[in-house]
Amino acid sequence: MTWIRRIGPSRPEVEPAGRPQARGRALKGVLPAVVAVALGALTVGLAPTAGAAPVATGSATARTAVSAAEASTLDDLAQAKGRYFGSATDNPELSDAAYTSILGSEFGQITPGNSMKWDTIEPSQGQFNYTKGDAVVSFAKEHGQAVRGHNLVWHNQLPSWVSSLPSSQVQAAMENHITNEATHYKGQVFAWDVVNEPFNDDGTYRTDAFYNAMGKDYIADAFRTAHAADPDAKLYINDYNIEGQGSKADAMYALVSELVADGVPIDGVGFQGHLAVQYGFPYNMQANMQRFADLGLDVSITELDVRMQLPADATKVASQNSYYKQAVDACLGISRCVGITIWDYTDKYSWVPGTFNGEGSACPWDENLQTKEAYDTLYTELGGTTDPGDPGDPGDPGSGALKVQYKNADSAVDDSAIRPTLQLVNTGSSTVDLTDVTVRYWFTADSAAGSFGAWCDYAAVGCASVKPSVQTMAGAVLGADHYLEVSFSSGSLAPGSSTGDIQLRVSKGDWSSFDESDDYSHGSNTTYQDAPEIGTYIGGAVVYGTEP
Ligand code: 9MR
Repeated sequence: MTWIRRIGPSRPEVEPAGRPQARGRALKGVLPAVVAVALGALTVGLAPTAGAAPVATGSATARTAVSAAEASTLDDLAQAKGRYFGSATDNPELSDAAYTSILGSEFGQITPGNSMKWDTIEPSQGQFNYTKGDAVVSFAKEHGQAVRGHNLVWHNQLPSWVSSLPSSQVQAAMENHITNEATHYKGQVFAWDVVNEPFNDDGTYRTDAFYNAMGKDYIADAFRTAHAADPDAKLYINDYNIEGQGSKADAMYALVSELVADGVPIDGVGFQGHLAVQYGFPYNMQANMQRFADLGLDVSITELDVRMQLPADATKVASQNSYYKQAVDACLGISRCVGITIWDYTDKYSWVPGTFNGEGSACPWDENLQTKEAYDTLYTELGGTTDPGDPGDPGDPGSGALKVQYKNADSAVDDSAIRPTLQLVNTGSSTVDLTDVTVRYWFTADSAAGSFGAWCDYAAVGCASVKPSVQTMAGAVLGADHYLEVSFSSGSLAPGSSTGDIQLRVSKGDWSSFDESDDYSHGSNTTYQDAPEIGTYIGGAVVYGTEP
């Protein structure tokens, strides 16, 4: 049986126009399937067959139905297949507006990466602090997302007072912690990782404070205690390196089989999925996960990422794409696989570089919050059909490999001219025809002006081939109601080469002043920097940058 409890308002059926990273791709060849997920109160769904969506029951407001044909986010696609697609997040990141815009729109589920762990929640015995965890729950409520509680019992991020307790007091401390936290979040998390990472890599039990005090019986006790506090939450055991068949997975299978046989209230097994291209894809992942599902449990991929030794190259990226694809396929191939969570969606906040020296690039979005090939792989594998020719699809890497760099030698932000200097750089391996390329620099006009003038003051490629114009946006958004559009009447750009300086200028017909300080594409850097706030399009499809 699979179900997911969402909290907060329903998400819109279709992404609002103009939202960063909103996707308007046409989905082809996907059978419409209706997904309805109840909000607020417990949602109990019917057991799905693969590809069939859970049906909401109960009196709570149902999420607006989303058909696969209308799906536009990874979560929409996953929901159309009866699963969720989620991301980890963490409190410091929640003040990054560009980050939260994607976090709140692309994912149907979030997991707090740190803020529900023991050292955060109960740093001193009996003193509970839910501030950080509550902030993540609030974000989820605002965005209609489900929350996986992570985690109640783990050897790591465990305050030293627990490990210092006399053995005779550990059980009571553990039960008190679980009871307090699971009660606090009752009705607000749909699942708990009750016990995290109980095994060493060879399949022996970790000898942490809990094991030392209670032997492996601490695990059953933890589940019973969590169930008593929140009988509706799905209770998981969660670990890494159990994705493929092997001794650690066998140890987990033996433990879980025993828990089920003993009637312990366990509902699922979480396969973290911290993969690395240099170690190969987990052996027989789907079959391995299936045997756990066959015990009558839900399974999920709870912390997926695919790291590599830096720098990335085409071979490593191809492996990464393949691993993401295989992981999605493994989940979709198991009717009891309820969803996939990536361990934060962007390299900007990935845990990998801080833990594995020289490794990174593990996430589907890069450090600039631009989607990578891995994103397209996930999108396609979940049933979406990418349409690189679809304009207005920010973040779609499209068919070209081009970026724009920007500098601003005009220190006056309040005079009658906007003077961006740009250069286009071909970052791909094939020549780009500049007559297919357009660039958009977004700004606000600030006061009524009947007309605009746009000029090329200098271009290394020759101003004769540079065609600037000012376009009015259909609707004003924060930081933009117009954009300077640059196209080219001739020219091409070889791999690795740049157009060199293109110095542009915009003024209003009435020569009134701009206030550039709040313009979406404006920057104050006087040397070239990559400029994801300036859009670059090939054939009308965004290949670089994010629209405002
Ligand atoms: O993402 C978490 C990172 O910020 C912490 O520093 C780290 C400390 O152990 O924990 C990370 O999350 C882990 C998760 O809780 C359990 N599975 C492994 C994850 C990556 O280390």
